[in-house]
Amino acid sequence: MTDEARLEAFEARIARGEKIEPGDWMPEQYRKQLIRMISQHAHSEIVGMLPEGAWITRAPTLRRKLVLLAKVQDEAGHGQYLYHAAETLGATREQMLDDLLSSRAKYSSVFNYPTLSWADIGVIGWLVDGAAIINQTMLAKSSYGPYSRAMLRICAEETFHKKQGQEMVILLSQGTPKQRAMVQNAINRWWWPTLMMFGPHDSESKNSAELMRWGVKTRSNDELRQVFVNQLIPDLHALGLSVPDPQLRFDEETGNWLIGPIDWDEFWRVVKGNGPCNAERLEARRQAHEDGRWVREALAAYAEKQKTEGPQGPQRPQGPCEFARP
Ligand code: FAQ
Repeated sequence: MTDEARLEAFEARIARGEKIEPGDWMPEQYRKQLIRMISQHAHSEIVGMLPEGAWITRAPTLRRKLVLLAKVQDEAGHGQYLYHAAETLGATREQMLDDLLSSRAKYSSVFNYPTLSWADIGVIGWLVDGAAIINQTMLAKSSYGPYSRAMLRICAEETFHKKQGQEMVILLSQGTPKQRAMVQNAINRWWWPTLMMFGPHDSESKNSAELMRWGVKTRSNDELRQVFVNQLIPDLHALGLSVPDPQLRFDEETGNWLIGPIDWDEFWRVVKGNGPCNAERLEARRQAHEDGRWVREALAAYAEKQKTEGPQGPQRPQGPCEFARP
């Protein structure tokens, strides 16, 4: 079969709604795009633990602490699922982590902003996880089997994250004047960074055409951003809360809430490493990686011992990824 015929058969499978699985033929560019996107997604989950993790020791009650601990721990799990999914495409964990720690790899811009009050935890849960769910519900239909199956599981967990955040914002919005002011202030700071999570406008999105052609993305950055805005604005208004956008207006004709211009200079500044917390976030990841060195060394020594002395104790099922098989 020529490469052209292979490509044709590959695209026909995608058009029929079939999933592409790890051992299947795929164009190199499809593999490259998926590794880029899935590894960036994994890094986002791991770096995304930091802004909220900073509040675990300051949670106001035991219940809130338990919920926040569970949420942050879930994000670590999401990072694991996604690194595994990228490994099915031939990426190695070492290379991906090296790319993150040496600033070669991107991760979501939104995690480079500080969490300044307890209300930020509620707002991240509702807005940031809410935005992530909209994007990931689309990716759950992606053409690559392991990514799509990881997304299904992640979306189920993110739904709990969103609900706990929404519940917290509702409670604070009905609390004392100080609590209302605190939650409004948090929304004011997180609104625009959350909208930026969806990526540049469609006209500036260099990867979208290819990703859509191959069924990785099925909806564009702007389309998903609009779904999010339409979902959030009525709910926030119902609580007497607002977003910091003087140009926001409802368009009767399309039924959309239309937003004012996004500050793309700020977006690219943050993506390029010059946001308020980029340096701090990477330093925390580097320190965590260094602190975990002894664990990696112990695991490598154990694996070596098993190789020479044979397996001891219960064996885990082999295979690179639990999402690798349908
Ligand atoms: N931040 O051509 P496009 C979460 C880059 S998970 C940084 O439009 P594409 C859960 C983009 O990489 C959040 N960089 O790119 C959680 C590209 O550069 P490259 C993460 C961004 O791929 C909650 C360039 O700009 N979710 O929140 C951003 O078609 C709470 C041009 O852009 C995912 O990663 C950005 N916001 O669309 C965890 C989902 N936007 O790589 C903890 C998977 C764009 O060519 C706590 N990813 N860039 O050098 C995607 O859906 C897509 O990759 C997009 C970007 C939509 C992010």
